[in-house]
Amino acid sequence: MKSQSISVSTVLETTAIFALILTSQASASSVVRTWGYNRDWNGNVVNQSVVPSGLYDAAGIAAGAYYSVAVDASGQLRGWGENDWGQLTFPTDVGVISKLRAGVGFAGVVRNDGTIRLWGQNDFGQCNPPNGIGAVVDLSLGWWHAIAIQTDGSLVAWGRNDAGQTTVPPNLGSLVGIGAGARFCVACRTNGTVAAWGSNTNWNGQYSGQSVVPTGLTNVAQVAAGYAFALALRGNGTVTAWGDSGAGETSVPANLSNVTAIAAGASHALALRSDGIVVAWGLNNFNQCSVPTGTRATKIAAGWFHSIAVSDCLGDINDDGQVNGADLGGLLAFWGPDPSYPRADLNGDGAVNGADLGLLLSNWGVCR
Ligand SMILES: [Ca+2]
Ligand SMILES: [Ca+2]
Repeated sequence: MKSQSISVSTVLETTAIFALILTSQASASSVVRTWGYNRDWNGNVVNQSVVPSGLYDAAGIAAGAYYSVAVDASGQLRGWGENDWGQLTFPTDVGVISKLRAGVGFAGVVRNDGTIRLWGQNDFGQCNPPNGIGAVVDLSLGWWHAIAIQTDGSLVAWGRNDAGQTTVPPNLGSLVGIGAGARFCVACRTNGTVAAWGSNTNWNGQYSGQSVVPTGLTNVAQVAAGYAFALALRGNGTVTAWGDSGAGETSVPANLSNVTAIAAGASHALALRSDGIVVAWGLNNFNQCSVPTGTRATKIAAGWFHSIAVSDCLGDINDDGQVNGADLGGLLAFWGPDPSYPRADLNGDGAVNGADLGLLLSNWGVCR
């Protein structure tokens, strides 16, 4: 890189400009990033991996087969990608959203009062929770079926039952986590053990064992279900995978640790580490495992063949969604130890210096 000299007056000028930018921008500290497949089943471009402009600080994200949804900072739903089943035609009575979820062709929310609202593909009644369902604390949507945990920890399932995926096992116990896969379910109990039921076959109809939980699997806090494989996040921050291994989806990278969240696509897996790094493995035919450079995520979701993250935009000091000269000016304005504007300290080491400048330049322009 060519060396640059920056005069004091330039710095003062950029400081003044930057102060104006800081006060004039709406507060935003994160962007939504998507990567992977951008088409539908038939190969038509539907743009599930092209994030709508102005989507900052998403409170929730979810990914269906060929579409993506998010709750924006104001609590409103945003959607992009395929709308063939009306999965992006949002009902007007969504209410205050507590959790946002996406199935293959249908989507839904848990409202803050624990009620459920679902919309989109409903050919197996997957959008119709059974009468008498109580308030729920979590919801997971599969291909044609849905499951929810009620406030007492019990499970309710509805929708298609061609593989026993909505036949709740007896004595399931109190649950803390659930995942609805293509035609199976996985759940983790308050005691850290795991149950799975439904299909044990893969895309090709071959035995894949996704509903057979590995023996000795304990201390599990979260689960996720893909097409024919499952993930479990243990309390010690490690991940266990089982089921179909045809695309490497059960080959958890060695030494993966400090994981705080997991997500399962059709045949790829995402793990979010406590440092914001997203680790991906499995099917990568559409770059669904090619996490964009500079991603520092706080939330992850996986569609059939694409991936989503809410990410800090490293280097976007003024929170406008781009890393450019304004951010460079901002970084220089707060240059030195003990920054008065911590967002300029990109690597979080307590000082704004050459290391931060290097990070900013390496993320130049990549914010969206
Ligand atoms: Ca910026
Ligand atoms: Ca620093």
